Amino acid sequence: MPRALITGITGQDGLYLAEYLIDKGYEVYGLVRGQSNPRREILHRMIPEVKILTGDLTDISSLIRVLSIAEPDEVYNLGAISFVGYSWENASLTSDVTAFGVLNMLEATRLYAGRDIEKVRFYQASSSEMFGKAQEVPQTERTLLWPRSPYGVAKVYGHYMTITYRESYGMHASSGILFNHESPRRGPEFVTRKVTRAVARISLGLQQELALGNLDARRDWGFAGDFVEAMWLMLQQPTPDDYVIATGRDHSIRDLLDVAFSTVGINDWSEYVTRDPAYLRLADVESLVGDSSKARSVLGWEPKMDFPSLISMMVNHDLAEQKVLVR
Ligand code: G4F
Repeated sequence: MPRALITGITGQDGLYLAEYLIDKGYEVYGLVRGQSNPRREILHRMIPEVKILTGDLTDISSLIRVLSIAEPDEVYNLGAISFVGYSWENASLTSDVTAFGVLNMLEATRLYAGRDIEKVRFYQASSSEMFGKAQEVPQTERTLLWPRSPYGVAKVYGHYMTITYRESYGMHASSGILFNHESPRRGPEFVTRKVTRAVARISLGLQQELALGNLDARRDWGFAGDFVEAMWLMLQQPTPDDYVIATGRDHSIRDLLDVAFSTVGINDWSEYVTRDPAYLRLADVESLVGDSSKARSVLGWEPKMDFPSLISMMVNHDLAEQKVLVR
């Protein structure tokens, strides 16, 4: 039975990846942070097969301990402070977790593997936010990185550190440059879920308006459930490498509003949507769209769910959830 260790297992991607690996027959260990973390109980209820271990990406001794218990064949480093907006307010903490946490995980894995460096395969969750002020369209593995937030800068550090461990120690370490990926498990602070949840509540008469920031931003949004498959595929390759994972199609926040509101039969959303400067970023990433040709040809990966289906699925999930909450 292959064994996997996932950091960030209580997040959207961690949950989908854990389910995916368990379906494949893996024994899955998950790193959960902190004392009395309420997410531990939620994870246990959702996926009882996961073996939960306590540790913190900022504490390398805890990572060494966790690795020696889990004895993984594959490590998926998904743990991060992942909300871009928050990263300006907590730049130092974001760097400790999202940047230096990667170094800690790489170093702990290297120490755990010892002389047999190839016995563990490592996946790093890199991000399209590293492209920031995008220098070409669409973005590929070769596009110059130009991050625009403390989060983006931290991800660049983790990305290059992963490449450095691969090139210095011969570690099987791969980096997935994932463009935005969403699902009903997305946190409500991210724009897709914020919109789908608000649309559900507006249609049920539970909310009157939805306040947003930059409506012109464009993103390449895919389904998180499709994207975790690419993570696994990367670690099954004979040689480690970096891959862009994206749908190749971008949409604006206005497009998102069109699809979400039309799912509940509202064609003109202008009377419900207001603008609030509190949601504007100090430096926003205006537009991102990825070219995943390499992943398609080498990994045989492709996204299955398109943007309208994804957003409608999220709205319908939120409608059902909100109905239960008000019952
Ligand atoms: O949904 P977002 O907060 O996602 P963002 O910043 O693109 O980052 C997400 O995707 C990255 C790539 O995979 C990840 F690395 C990262 O961890 C995260 O998962 O914002 C998307 C866009 C931005 O341009 C933002 O300015 O939506 C715009 N926006 C407009 N109004 C808003 C809002 N974003 C949020 N969160 N809330 C708003 O009210």
